[in-house]
Amino acid sequence: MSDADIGLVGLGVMGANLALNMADNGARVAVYNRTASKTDAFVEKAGPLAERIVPCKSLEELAAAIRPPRPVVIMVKAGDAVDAMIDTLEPALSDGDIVIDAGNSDFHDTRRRAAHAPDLGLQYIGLGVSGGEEGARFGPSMMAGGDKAAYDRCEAVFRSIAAKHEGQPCVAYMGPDGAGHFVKMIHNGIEYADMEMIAEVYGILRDGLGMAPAEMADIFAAWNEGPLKSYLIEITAKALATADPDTGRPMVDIILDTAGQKGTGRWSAIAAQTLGIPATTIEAAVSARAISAGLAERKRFAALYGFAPSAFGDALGSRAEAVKRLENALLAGKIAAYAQGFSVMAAASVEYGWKLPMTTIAEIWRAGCIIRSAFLTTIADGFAASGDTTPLIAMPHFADLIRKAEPDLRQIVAAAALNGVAAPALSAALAYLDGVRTARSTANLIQAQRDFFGAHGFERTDRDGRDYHGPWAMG
Ligand code: NBP
Repeated sequence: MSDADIGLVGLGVMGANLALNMADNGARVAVYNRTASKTDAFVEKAGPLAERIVPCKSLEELAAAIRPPRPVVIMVKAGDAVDAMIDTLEPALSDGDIVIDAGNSDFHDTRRRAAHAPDLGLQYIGLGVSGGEEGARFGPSMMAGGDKAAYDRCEAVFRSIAAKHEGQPCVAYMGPDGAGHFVKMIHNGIEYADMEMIAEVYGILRDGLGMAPAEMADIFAAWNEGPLKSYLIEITAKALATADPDTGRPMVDIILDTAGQKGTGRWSAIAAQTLGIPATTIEAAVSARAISAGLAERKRFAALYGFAPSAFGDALGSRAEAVKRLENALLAGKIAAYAQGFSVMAAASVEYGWKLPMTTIAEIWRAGCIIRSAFLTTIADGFAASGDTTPLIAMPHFADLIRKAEPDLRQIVAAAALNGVAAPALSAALAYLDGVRTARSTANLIQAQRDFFGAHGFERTDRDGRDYHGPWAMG
């Protein structure tokens, strides 16, 4: 019987939770998973929600179970599996049905698939879903790209399952084809930078100021009452306060110091480079994870150089002063990271003709996603007041915050550098802020070098025209 409102393919961690979320919000959901035993196990565990779940053992059965025009969410591993799933699903679907790829797809793939969908008679949505397992189950932040008409048809379901910030659903249409997946990718890139800068501050508290995790937990908990208030600061405080049940030692002390990554941070850095936009805090964060992953090498080089970070002494003043400086440094670093992320989105918006809604992006990141924070309200207010095309650091409110917080960022980066505590993302943030405010840069010398070895030409400060050469060309 065709009475399901929506279909969902892929009952892994995210798909299963998204299906339960939809059922919880009143939708009748037809579900299918490649490995059929997982479908049975899913329905068994669904409890009373099983009444609204229609388990299907084939894609034909799934299509037959959904009321046309059919929206079908694909939540499988990003990459080839999505193409394979579209290929096998398409014969079971009809003209006007909507395929929604809700995985972490590369936006280039989404652009390609969206362009091909009309040839198959399908409408296509690339849906960025943030918030992990918990978000998928109880309310993710969602960024949609693709057919606007298809989005409008699905919007009620999306709004019902989305996280709510002060009653407002955290889902919106970002623009055509890959716009949603691009914005989700940059969300993850900013998340990398945010996490790395928090980790660097932890490193300074540990190695520079000699603090124990419990003491740091109190500091992060206090910061969570101020301008840094965010999910990441909150969970950092909780993680630092947690003891290992087996040994009683602080949990963070026995976690191996090698960070994993699945690729969206790297994609963000590559996209930024491709668009010619500096995203140095994100690049630093991605590279820091790569350096962390080389544990054996790090140990070898630490021994080879006899290297260890040294204590800061009173370089940052009293303990209370040092903690205040760190809070300000983190705030200044955060502003740089978000400024970079939004600049990358602004450039992509022009490059791909998306018209990304910056105010809305900041608004829908305020609940359900990993970077949710009070700071995003400040960003949303800034875009609303200054316009979506205004760079963050050009906004009066952020200029004011930077002026106040940046001296402490400088002190922190300097102390870290002098004492050998690696702080690549905070350093990148400072260098970025310094760089973009330098009226006379050093690129005149770069141009001289380029002209010297490659006759690339340069512009002059005292004359019009583009193709001047230095006397070295004649020498
Ligand atoms: P899981 O690893 O939990 O599940 C993967 C799903 O993909 C399973 O249902 C699996 O079916 C299916 N699948 C694979 Br793998 N290859 C397939 C193929 N060739 N044809 C059909 N189905 C296939 O992944 P997940 O954590 O739920 O992630 C799903 C998507 O959501 C990914 O794109 C991920 O990046 C994204 N995402 C994850 C998170 C998170 O926190 N986990 C957050 C946001 C976005 P099987 O059961 O038969 O193997």
